[in-house]
Amino acid sequence: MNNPIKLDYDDIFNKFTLEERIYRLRCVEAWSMNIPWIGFPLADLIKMADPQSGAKYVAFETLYDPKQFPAQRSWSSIDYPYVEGLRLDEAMNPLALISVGLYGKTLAPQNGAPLRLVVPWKYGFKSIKSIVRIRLTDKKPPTTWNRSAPSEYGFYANVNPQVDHPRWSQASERFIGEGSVLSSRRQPTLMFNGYEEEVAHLYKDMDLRKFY
Ligand SMILES: Nc1nc2c(c(=O)[nH]1)N[C@H]1C(S)=C(S)[C@@H](COP(=O)(O)O)O[C@H]1N2
Ligand SMILES: [Mo]
Repeated sequence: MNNPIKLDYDDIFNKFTLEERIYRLRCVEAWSMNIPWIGFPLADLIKMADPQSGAKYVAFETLYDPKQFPAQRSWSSIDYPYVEGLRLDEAMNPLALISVGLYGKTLAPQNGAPLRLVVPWKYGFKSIKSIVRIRLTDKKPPTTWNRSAPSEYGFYANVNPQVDHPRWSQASERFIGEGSVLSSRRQPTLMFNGYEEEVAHLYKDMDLRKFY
């Protein structure tokens, strides 16, 4: 990037125009919710950094502090820091949001303070929480769940009712509105989680079974 940026917590609220967006959230484990996020388009941040012509991907990295969070060292099946990535054109899509809050309040630590990615057409694990570093790169960055179980979790992780997880169907989902996941109703999964019109063009020449 031509203009590397370092942001303080206050900068996040001063340099970006915040908006509320209600998005569907679809977990890879076949439940879904609607969430009122507060945030700004990821594209605004990337434009500010002024990507060089070789930039093809965006790599995200989470807070890593095993002294404060011992589970990051030993109690988990995944490697920390949690990492995620998007293709640059996915990241520039107007739907890709950097969240700083939800339900009208700033993010609590467990929700991913200070910054959290929200990509509503992808499975929830792509929405990396507690981001401390964002890089532009020419190589496809590693992603945590893909590293942990590559045959189950792909780089793209687009919500797709026709491509099942190896261990369960993705054709329908449990919508958690009122009540718990147990009392929730099943509804059909929508292609790209209902955002097909906005994002399908990003994948038009790709075999979505291969690039899951
Ligand atoms: N930094 C970080 N981000 C993360 C994860 C994580 O372990 N660490 N888990 C992911 C997964 S698997 C899911 S389902 C969602 C959970 O978000 P929630 O805690 O707000 O429900 O966060 C995603 N982002
Ligand atoms: Mo998850």
